[in-house]
Amino acid sequence: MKVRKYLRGSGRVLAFVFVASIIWLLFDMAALRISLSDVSGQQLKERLIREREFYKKESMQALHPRRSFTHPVRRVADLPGTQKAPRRPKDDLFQVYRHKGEEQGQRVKDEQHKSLYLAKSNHSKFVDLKLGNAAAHQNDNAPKQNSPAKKEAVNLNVNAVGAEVTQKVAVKTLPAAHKAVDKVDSKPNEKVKDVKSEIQPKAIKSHLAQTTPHQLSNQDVKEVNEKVAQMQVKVTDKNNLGADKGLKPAVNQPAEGKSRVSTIAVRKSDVHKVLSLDATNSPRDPKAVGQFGQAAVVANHENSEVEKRWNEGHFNVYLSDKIPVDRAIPDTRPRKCAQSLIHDDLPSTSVIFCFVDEVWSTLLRSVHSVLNRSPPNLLKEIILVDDFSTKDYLKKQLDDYMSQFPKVRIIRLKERQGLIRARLAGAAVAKGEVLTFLDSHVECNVGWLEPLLERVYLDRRKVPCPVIEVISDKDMSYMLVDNFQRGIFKWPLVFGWSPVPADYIKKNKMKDTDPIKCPVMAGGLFSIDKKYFFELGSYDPGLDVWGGENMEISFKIWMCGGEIEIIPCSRVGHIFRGQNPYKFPKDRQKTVERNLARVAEVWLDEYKDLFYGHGYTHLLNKKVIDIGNLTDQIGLRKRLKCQSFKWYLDNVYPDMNAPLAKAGGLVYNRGLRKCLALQSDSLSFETCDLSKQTQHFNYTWVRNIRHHELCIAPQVQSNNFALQPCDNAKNEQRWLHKSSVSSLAEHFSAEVLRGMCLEGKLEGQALHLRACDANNLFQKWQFTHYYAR
Ligand code: LR7
Ligand code: MN
Repeated sequence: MKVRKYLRGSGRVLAFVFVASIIWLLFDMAALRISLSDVSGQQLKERLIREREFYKKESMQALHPRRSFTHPVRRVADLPGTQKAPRRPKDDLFQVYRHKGEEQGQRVKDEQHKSLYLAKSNHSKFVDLKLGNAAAHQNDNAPKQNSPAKKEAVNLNVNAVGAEVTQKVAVKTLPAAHKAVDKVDSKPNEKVKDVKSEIQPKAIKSHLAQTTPHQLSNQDVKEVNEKVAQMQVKVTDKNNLGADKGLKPAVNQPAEGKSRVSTIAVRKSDVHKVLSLDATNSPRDPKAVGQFGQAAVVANHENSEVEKRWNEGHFNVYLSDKIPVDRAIPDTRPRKCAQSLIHDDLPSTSVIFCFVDEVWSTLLRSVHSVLNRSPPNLLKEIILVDDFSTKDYLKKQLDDYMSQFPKVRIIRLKERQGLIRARLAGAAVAKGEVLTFLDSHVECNVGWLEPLLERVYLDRRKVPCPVIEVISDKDMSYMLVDNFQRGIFKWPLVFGWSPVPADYIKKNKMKDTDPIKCPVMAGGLFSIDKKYFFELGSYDPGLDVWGGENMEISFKIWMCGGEIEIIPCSRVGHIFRGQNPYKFPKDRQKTVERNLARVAEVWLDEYKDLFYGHGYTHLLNKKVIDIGNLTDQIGLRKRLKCQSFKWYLDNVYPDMNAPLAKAGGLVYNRGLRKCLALQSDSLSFETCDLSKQTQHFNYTWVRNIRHHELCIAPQVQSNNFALQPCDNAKNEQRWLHKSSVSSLAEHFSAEVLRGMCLEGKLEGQALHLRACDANNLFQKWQFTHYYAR
C-alpha cells in the first residue's frame, strides 16, 4: 500500500524514468563491454605491430650504422671568409682553427706556406698514370714548366715520390733516410731496424735544424725530453701512463703488455717537428675536376651517365673517374698540429687495404694518398688484399699499374673471405712493426701517419685512429668534421659519433690537438702494433665477411689493457655511402646479426641482454641461428685476464646508460592494490613491503618477469600461468609491458599468446590469464622502478 502511495502522480513518472534509465544503463554497459574487448584486441594488435616496428627499426639501424648518427661535417668551401676557387687549400682552414692571439702565428705560417708553395711549384711530384684516363689528360694540360719534372716522375716508385719531394721541400733534410729506404726496397728481407739505425735521429735532426720551415727550438726538445723523463718515472711507479690527457680508465690495466715506454726511457730518442710531406702540394692541374678536394659538378647532360655508374660503388663513380688520382686536398688539421713533436725513431708500418670490387679511381687515389703523404722511411709497404674481386681491371691491369711502386704488394685471396679474414691475411704477411688498416676509398691527409705511429711508439697498447673526414659520395668534395668527436655505440651495438661532453673538455683543459679517448672505433682506419694485435688474438676469425668486428676489437682492446684514441692531428677522408656495392655471400642482415651475437656472447657478460633485448631476441633461439663455436674466444678472454664489461662501462664509457633490467622492484597490481609475491613455488598477492625479497621482480631486457632464476610463462589451456626456470631463448616467457603511453599501458601481455594478459584475481588472491582489457585495473601492474622506456 505504501509503495502504491509513492507511485501515484509525479512519483509514478519519476519511478518510470528511474527504471528506464537503469535498463538503458545496463544495455549501454553491455554494448560498451563488447566494444571494449574489440578495441582492446585491436589495440593489442596495434601495440604488437608498433613494438615490432620499433625493434625492427632499431635492428635496421644496427645494420646501417653510419645512417643512425651522422658525422658532423663542414664543407671546407663553405667556411666563413673563404673565397671561391682557385685558392690555396690551406687558407680556409686557418679560419676554422684560428685561435685568439694567434693571428700573428697564422701570418707567419701563411708566409711559410707561400714560400713552400712557390719553392715546390717548379717540380711536379706526380705520377704519370699511363692510364689514358682523365687524370692523364689533365697531366697533358699541365703548365709547361712542369714537363721535365714530369718525365722524372715516370717510373716512379714510392720512394721516388718521397725522394723527390724530400729533396725539394722539408724532407730535403733526410738524404740518408731515403737512401736507406731505397735499400730496404731492393732487399726486402732486410730488417727495418737496421735501416733505421742508419737513418735515424742525427740525420733528421741536423737537417731539420737547417731547413725545416718551423725551426725546432731547443726549448721544444727540452720539453719533450722532460715529458719522456716524467713518463719514465710514472712507469716505474705504476706502469700506468698518465702523461696524456683523455678519458683515462681509473683502474690499472690488467694485461701485462710489454710497454714501449720502458724502451723510450733507455733510448731517450730525439724529436723532430712532424713532417708535413705532401707531394700534391702544387698539383699539375690546379683546375682539374675536384682539385683541392672541392665539390665537382657534372653537367645536366651527364646525369644519366652518373646514374648508370652509381651502383659500381654506390657513390659518384663517374665523377671520381674524372678527378686526378693524386689530387690535392685541404690540410684540415688543427693549426697547432704542424708544430707537434715526433720521436725520430718511430716504428715502420705496413698499410693494409682490403678490397672487393673497389672502383679503380678510388682505389688508386687511396694508394696515392699514402704514397704522396707518408714519410718514406716509415712506410714499410702497402699491402693490397684482393678479397676475390670479380672486376677485370682489378687483375692484370692492377698488377701492371702497381708494379711501378716497389712498396706495393698485392695479395689475392682464392675465395671470398670477407673484410675481416682479408685483414687477417694482410696482417699475416705484413713486415712493418705497426699495422695500419685503411678502407679502399680514402684519402690520407698531410701529416697523417707520424701522429698515429707516435702514439704506438709511446705505448704499444695504444690503438690510434685518424679523424675520419668525409668525402662526399655525390660531389666527391673533401669535408672537414667537427672537433672533439669520439666513436661510441648505442644498443644494439650500433656505432656512432658523439661529441666529447663540453664539461669534460673544460675540466681537462683539452686542446683541439689532444688525443681523444674513444669507447669504440669506427673500424676501418687505425694503426696497431703488430705484435700487440696478435697478442690480442687479432680478430675473432669466426666473424664473417663484414660488420661487428669494430665492436669486437674495441671491447677487446679496452677490456684487455689497451686504449683506443682518435688523433686530431691525423686526418683521413673516407667515402661514406648508403649501401655496400658488393654482394654478401650469405644474407647481409643475417651475417651482421650473427657477428654481433658472437661479440655479445664473448664480451658483454650479463649486459648481453641489452643487445638481445633491442630487437635481437630471435638470435637467442639456437634453431634460428648458429653463431658457431666460441670456446677459443672465451678462452682468449680468460687467458688475457681481461676486465669485465661492467668495468668497461664504468671506466671507459661512463656516460652510457646501461641498466641491467628495464624495470624492477615491487610489482603492484592496481586492481587488488597489492603486490605480487612468491609463495611456496607459486605466486600470490601480499600487502606491498619493499623489505620482502619475495616481492622483488625484474622486468628484463628480453622481456621476462623474473624472480631470481624463475620466470612467469602463460599456460593457455588452463588460462593460468606457470613458474619456469628462466630461459632467455624461450619466447613463451616474454611479456610486453610498458609503463605508460601505449594503449595497453601497464599490462603484461603474453608475447606468444596474442591478446592474453596477466590479471590479478580477487578470489584467492591469485593470478590468471585473461583476454586483455585496456581498462581493467586488475590487469594493470606497476614496478617500483622503471630504468628504461
Ligand atoms: O667482403 C668484403 N671484403 C672486403 O675486402 C667486404 C668489404 N671489403 C672491403 C671493402 O672493399 C672496403 O675497403 O672492406 C672495406 C670496408 O668495407 P666498406 O667500405 O663497405 O665498409 P664501411 O665503410 O661501410 O663500414 C665500416 O664498417 C665496417 C664493418 O665491418 C668496417 O669496419 C669498415 O672498415 C668500416 N669503415 C670505416 O670505419 C670507415 C668509416 C665509416 C664509419 C663510421
Ligand atoms: Mn668504407
